[in-house]
Parts: sequence; C-alpha cells; structure tokens
Amino acid sequence: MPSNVIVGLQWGDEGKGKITDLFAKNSDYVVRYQGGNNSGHSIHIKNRHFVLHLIPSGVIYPEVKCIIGPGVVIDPKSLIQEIQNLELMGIDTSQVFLSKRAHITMPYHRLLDRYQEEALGDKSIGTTHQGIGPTYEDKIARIGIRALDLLNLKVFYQKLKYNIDLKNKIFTRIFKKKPLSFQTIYEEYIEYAKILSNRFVDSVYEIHDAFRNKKKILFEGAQAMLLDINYGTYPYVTTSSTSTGGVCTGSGIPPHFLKNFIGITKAYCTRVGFGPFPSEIKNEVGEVIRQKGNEYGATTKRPRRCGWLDLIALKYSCMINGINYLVITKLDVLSELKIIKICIKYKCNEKIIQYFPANLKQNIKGIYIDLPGWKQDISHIHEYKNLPKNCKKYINFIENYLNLEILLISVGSERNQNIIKN
Ligand code: 2SA
Ligand code: MG
Repeated sequence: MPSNVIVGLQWGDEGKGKITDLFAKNSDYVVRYQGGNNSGHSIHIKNRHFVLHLIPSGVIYPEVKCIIGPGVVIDPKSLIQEIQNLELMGIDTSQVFLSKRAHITMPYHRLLDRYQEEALGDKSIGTTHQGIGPTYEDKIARIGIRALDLLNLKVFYQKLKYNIDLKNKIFTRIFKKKPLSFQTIYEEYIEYAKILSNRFVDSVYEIHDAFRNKKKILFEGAQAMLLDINYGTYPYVTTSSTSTGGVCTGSGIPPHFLKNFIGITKAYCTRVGFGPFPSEIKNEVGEVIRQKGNEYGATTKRPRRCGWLDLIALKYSCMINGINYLVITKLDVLSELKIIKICIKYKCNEKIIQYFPANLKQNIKGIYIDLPGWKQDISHIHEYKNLPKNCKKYINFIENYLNLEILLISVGSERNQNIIKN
C-alpha cells in the first residue's frame, strides 16, 4: 500500500492539521518526521478546538496509530502536557508512540535558543524559542541525548553531565548568564521518562512491518517548504528538512514507499518570524486578512505577517516536493476583497525575475496580476460548481500557472467545510 505525505508549501500554517485529520480517517498510521513542538497544527470539530504541537494530527481517531518519528526533536515536558490536555478533552492517546531514536530537547536548548536570538539583535530569526535549533545542533554535533538514553540511567547521567558542563561554560562565559543545576534537570527528566515509558518504540521496524502488511501510512510534515533548512529562505528558516525529502531521513523509509505528495497552500501567504516575504501586504488589507483568517501563531500567539499568493514561491515548492495533489485552504478569507492580487514575478534591483532565487533578498518586491474578487461568502459551499464565477477564475489561474490540479478546497476551519474539486 503506497504511502501519502502531507507538506506545507509556504511558510507554515497552511492548515496541515485540518487536512491531515481529514486524510487520517482512512489511515492506519500518522507519522511526524521532523520539527518539534514549534509546530502548531489546529483541528476544529464542532465546538472543540485542538492545537497539536508534537502529536500527529491522526490522534482524534482512537484506532489510528500516531508515531513521533526519529527525525523529530521531542521536548518531553511539552509532550506530556499535550497528552494531558488531549485526555482532558476526552481524546484517547493510548496509540501515541515516540521513536527511541528521536532527540530530546533539554532546558539548555530552550535557553540557548533565546540567548542566541537576543545576541543576533536586529538580525534575529524570530524563532519560537522552543529550543528546536539548538537540539538539532547537538544532534549534528553528535552530543545529543536521544529518547532511548532516558531509559538507561547510567548513560543518561553521563551524557547529561557532559552537556551541562559544556553549556554552563557557554552560559556563564559567553552569554554572562547563570549556570544550570545538573541535579534538578536529571531528576526532572527521569520523571518524564517514567511517565512516557510505555510509549517508546523502535519506529523503524514498526513502520516497515506496517508497510509490508499493507497498512495505510500518512506522513505529516511540520512547518513548510520555505522554512526548509536547505531550500528555504536561509538563514530565516527552521532547522529541519521540511520537504518531502525529509520523510525518508526522518522516518527511516526508502523513497519508493511514497506515492502521493499532497501539498497544502493557503489562498494567500503568511509568515511568522523575520525574513524575506516578497508578496507581503503592508497596508490595511493585510490587517483585514489577519483578522478574518485569525492569523496568529498557534504556539506563540504572534501576529502573522500576511501577503498575496506568491506563485513563484509556490511553483518552486511544488517542484522540490514533487507535489501531485494540491490542496488550497482558507479561500473563504479572501471573500470580502474587491481585488485579489497574485504575485507572478519578482523585482530585485530593477531586474525582473521569474524564479525563486537562492539569495532571496529582503528588498525583493512582488509583481502582481489583479483578479476581481467575488464579494460573497463561500464558507457554506460544498460543491465546486456552486462557487462564484470569479472564485473559479482565481482557482483556474493558479492551476494553469502551476500546471497542477487542485484536489480539495477548504472554505472554513471546520472538518466539513471542504469542496472536493473533481
Ligand atoms: P524555530 O523555532 O527555530 O523553528 O523558528 C525558525 C523559523 O521557523 C518559523 N516557524 C514557524 N512558522 C510558522 N508556524 C510555526 N508554528 C507555529 C504556528 C508558530 C507560532 O503554527 O503558528 O506559534 O509562532 C513555526 N514554527 C517555526 C519561525 O517563525 C522562524 O521563522
Ligand atoms: Mg501552525
């Protein structure tokens, strides 16, 4: 049974949570393969609103197995909190498991994230301060603590000791901050390991067995393509491989397991954090979109920057991810606007370009085509044929430009506010 992947094609918050939840209904497994609790995936079901950070968005279905894979970085405190919140809301979390190979976010990672951002001053990235970058730094430096290390007190003691000694030197000498207490952190994490003890798995064998047994596996990306460490707007990116390429390295599967690459794009763009954003709207229209689309960080509550749909960036994302199915979300948010712009070229230092450059500069500007708005609420529509004419024009323009068909259109945050296009 070939597996499906869901990825964000912009700067995150495209609605991966909602779409994963939809596809999870017909899946046996939902697997996260990168990122950590920097993600905020939202699911709305009637009057219940779930925000998931580490737990895959299949958790609402009790029979779906949810795996936090080897490529994810796990903050156990945040994971335990998330499990408890879900249980309080009546969600069964007994099928949530974490890979023994996943790296663990420690208190010093969260502090380092903050101190590094402070030191960067006006060049800061605008991270979520969850310690994601520093956790991956330690992983690459081969001094990280993996989930399985928490299960062996002697190994955990040694690795933590080495790390705390090192980090305390950095804290006191470089950042002029207070050192951390080894004992407090040691005891705290031993406690977390006890709470999570029945959730540790060797997810590599688990997923390969599932594949052999023809189970349906859905891989859920976090953040999005333009925040990818290799192909995003570096250095204003997150620290993982957010593209479909990251699925293999982050969950231990070969590429031929994968068949459907489902890319999610909003009908406009948003970005939270700093960095280039060619189609950013800097007038009151941006505020209208922010309010109507409730564009505030699901983890940090930060207001998201809003902009027009950027087809240069979207085409680049579809190309790298090998997207064969496109989902467009939040189309209803644009309903009030008289004119809707779409970015189709960039202008940089008087030069016009039609590709996504490796050194996307802060001063790059979008060049737009104007399409007429539909000025009509579409959030109750379930059939494509019932969409206003101008709305279909907008959709057709995107499909023609990308040479891809849109599979699904989301017109509201509720589970059933969707239009299946074909
Ligand atoms: P980090 O914390 O090291 O990953 O930050 C690096 C950049 O990645 C961006 N980033 C995100 N962008 C959009 N959504 C994210 N998740 C949350 C959400 C964010 C929030 O769903 O709203 O609540 O603010 C996410 N996570 C990381 C980040 O803004 C930096 O630009
Ligand atoms: Mg989000």
